[in-house]
Amino acid sequence: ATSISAPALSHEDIVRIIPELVKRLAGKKPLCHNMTNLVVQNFAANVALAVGASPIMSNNSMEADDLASFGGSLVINMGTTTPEMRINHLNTIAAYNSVGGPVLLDPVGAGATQQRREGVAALMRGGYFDVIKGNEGEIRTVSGATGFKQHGVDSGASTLTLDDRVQLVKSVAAKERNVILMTGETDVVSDGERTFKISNGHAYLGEITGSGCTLGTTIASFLAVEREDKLLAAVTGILMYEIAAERAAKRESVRGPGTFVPAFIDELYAIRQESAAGNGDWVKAAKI
Ligand code: ATP
Ligand code: TZP
Ligand code: MG
Ligand code: MG
Repeated sequence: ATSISAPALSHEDIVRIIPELVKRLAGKKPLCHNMTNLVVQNFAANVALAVGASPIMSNNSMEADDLASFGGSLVINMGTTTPEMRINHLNTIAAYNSVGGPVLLDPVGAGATQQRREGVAALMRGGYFDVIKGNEGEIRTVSGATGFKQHGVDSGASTLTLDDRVQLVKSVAAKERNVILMTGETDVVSDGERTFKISNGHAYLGEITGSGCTLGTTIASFLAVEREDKLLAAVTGILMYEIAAERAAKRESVRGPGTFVPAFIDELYAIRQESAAGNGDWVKAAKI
C-alpha cells in the first residue's frame, strides 16, 4: 500500500504517522521534477535533497514522458514563466497526468498581471493538479476572484479574515477535487472535507525569496511517496518545513535572513535523519 491510512488525521494520528512518512521519503528518495522559476532553482534543489528527495530541474517537455515514467512527482511554478514555457508546462502536466504521477501547482504572482491570470486559467483548463498552493492573492485568483490586485509575487497584508480564508480554501478544494493550500503566517489547507490551520513557521520565511516555492517542492516530494492521502502528504510537508524553520531561527548562529537559509537546510536534514532513525519527537511542536 502507498497510504498509511488514517483518514481522520487526529492529533494522535499526526504525531504517529507524520514521522513515519518522513522516514518513508528518506528510504525511497523519489524523483522530484521541478519546472520552477529562475530565482529558486538552486535553493529548491537543495531543499529537495535535504528532505530526502532526488531533484531534477528540467523545463524541457521533450523529456517529460521519460521523467514521468520514473514514478516521481512534478512541480509547476509560474514564477518566471513565458508563453513558450506555458506550452512546456502543459505538455509535461499531460505526461504526468497520463501515468497518474502527482502534480503540484504554485501559481506565483497569479493575481499580479493579465498574463499570469490568463496563465493560471490555461494551466487549470489544461490538466489536473493534485495540490495547488499559493499565498492569499494567488489562491484568490485560482478561485476566480477579481477586483483586487497583487503587486508582485508577494501577497502583502491579508485582507481576508481567517474564517474567510478557511471557507475559500475549502470551497476551492471541493470544486477542484484536490488539495488547496493558502500560505501565510497561518497556513490553511483542505481537501474539501478535512481542513487544517497550521501556525508553525517563522517570520524569516517571509524575508527570504523562495520560501513559498520550496515549500511546494517539499510537498511534491511527499506526494511522490503518499499518493492516496494527498492532504496527509501536504500536512507532512508543511509541518516538516515550518518546524525546521522554527528550529533554525532559534540557533545562536542565526542573525537574520542570510544566516537563516543554511541553518534551515541543516534543520530539514536533521529532521529527516531523526525520523529515519525512528525519533519522531520533532512533530510534537506542531501547532495544528
Ligand atoms: P509571499 O511572497 O506572499 O510571502 P510566498 O509564496 O513566499 O508568499 P508564504 O506565504 O510566505 O509564501 O509562505 C511560505 C512559507 O513561509 C509557509 O510555510 C508559511 O507558513 C511561512 N511563513 C510566511 N510568513 C510567515 C510568518 N510571518 N510566520 C510564520 N510562518 C510564515
Ligand atoms: N520573482 C519571480 S519568481 C520569484 C521572484 C522574486 C520567487 C518567489 O518566491 P516565493 O517563494 O513565492 O517567495
Ligand atoms: Mg515570499
Ligand atoms: Mg510564492
